[in-house]
Amino acid sequence: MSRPVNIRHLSTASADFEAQFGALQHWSAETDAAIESRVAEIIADVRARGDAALLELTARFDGVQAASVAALEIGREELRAAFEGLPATQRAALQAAAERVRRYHQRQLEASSRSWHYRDADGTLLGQKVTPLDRVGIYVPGGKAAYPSSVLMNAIPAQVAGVPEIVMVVPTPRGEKNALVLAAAFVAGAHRVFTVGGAQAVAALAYGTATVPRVDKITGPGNAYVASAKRRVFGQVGIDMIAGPSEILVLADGSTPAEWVAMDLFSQAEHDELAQSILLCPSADYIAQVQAAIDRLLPEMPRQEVIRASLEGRGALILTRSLEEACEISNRIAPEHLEVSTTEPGRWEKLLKHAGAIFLGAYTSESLGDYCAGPNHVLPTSGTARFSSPLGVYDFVKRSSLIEVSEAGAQVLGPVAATLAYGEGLQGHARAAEMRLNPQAAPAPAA
Ligand code: HSO
Ligand code: ZN
Repeated sequence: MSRPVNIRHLSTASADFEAQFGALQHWSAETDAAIESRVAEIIADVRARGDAALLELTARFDGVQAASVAALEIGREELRAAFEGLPATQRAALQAAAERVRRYHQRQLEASSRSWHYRDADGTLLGQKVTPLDRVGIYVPGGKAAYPSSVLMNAIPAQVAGVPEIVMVVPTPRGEKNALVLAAAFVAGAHRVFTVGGAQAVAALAYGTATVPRVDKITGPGNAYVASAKRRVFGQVGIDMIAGPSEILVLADGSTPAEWVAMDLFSQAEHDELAQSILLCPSADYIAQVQAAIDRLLPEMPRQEVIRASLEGRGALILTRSLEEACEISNRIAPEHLEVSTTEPGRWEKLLKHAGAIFLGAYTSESLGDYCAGPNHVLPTSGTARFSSPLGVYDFVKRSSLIEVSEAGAQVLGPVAATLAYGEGLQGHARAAEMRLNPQAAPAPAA
């Protein structure tokens, strides 16, 4: 018999709740000075020496010797072969997931990424022009967190946004390529794939080398080196976000089988020892059932060591006075994934403001969203759902304002602009606006 899981039990009614809750929320992406300085050196090296540095660093960190960076590129035919070499069930699953993710993101394109304009009464046109980025880089981790589903989640919104060139990088430690990752790149339509990784791959994408093209934005998760490199190149290129460990918060009324909830808590705990799984529920009896289910199911899990460390380190089963109070606490946490496992999920959803993704009802396991429901699984973590959104089509486009002032419009706007410009002491601005007043007095343009 294995040990029961020593997950924290908290109650909002207890006097020390706030102190305990505060400790639970404490997670910071503390930056390690040694990593920071290594990453700074790597970026400077790739920036200065391009391909030669990328080749040396790939040999050193991934144990992959190649004659040139071009030899580290995987061609479309190899991606196709990886796809065709998969068992039929995996091929079908990849395609079904990609199809649903694409359909969802196409809606997003229609809703938020279209250009628009209108005309004032005096004929002035004002609007917003939306343009896809020219080239984006997608970082795909190798090794223990090589997720083909993340290839779909990063590449498909870029493709739907109309990005003409998607460059993927993926480290292949000791030259081991992950067939599902390559197949996902094929299905999602990545245009170029390089087997490089780490801070050196981020630097190559940000600054370009003779072989790796310079991109405009880098998205995708990575280890501490990749996160640090993304922070450093931000400004030179855009980045999506710096994701922390996965999180799930389940809000339950006790109507879902306790095993389902226990397994949903495991599903994020198994990502990482630092992942966070929390249950909020107004029934002490149900919390005891979930604890029993956790203890019963854990020994069956291949990743039980990771799950135990995560649940015991950062997990909690929290007894609340009511579901309303559970919603308030959930809003304070602003979790990445929020399951509303109750009989009337829509009622509670109205009270929930901050979460990366909200999963409604007992049948909506968070894991369906990770793979194939359709919405993106790249979500804000560590409370950043207070101010940020899932990765989406809108991350792969940018907006330009459009202004076309008519002659009549210039007569109205000119005095306003000139007055403010004189107030700021900027003559050039004021006179540029004033020159458009009374245009009949303007000199005829040179023939
Ligand atoms: N839950 C992860 C995504 C993922 N899950 C990939 C399975 N594969 C992001 O929070
Ligand atoms: Zn997951």
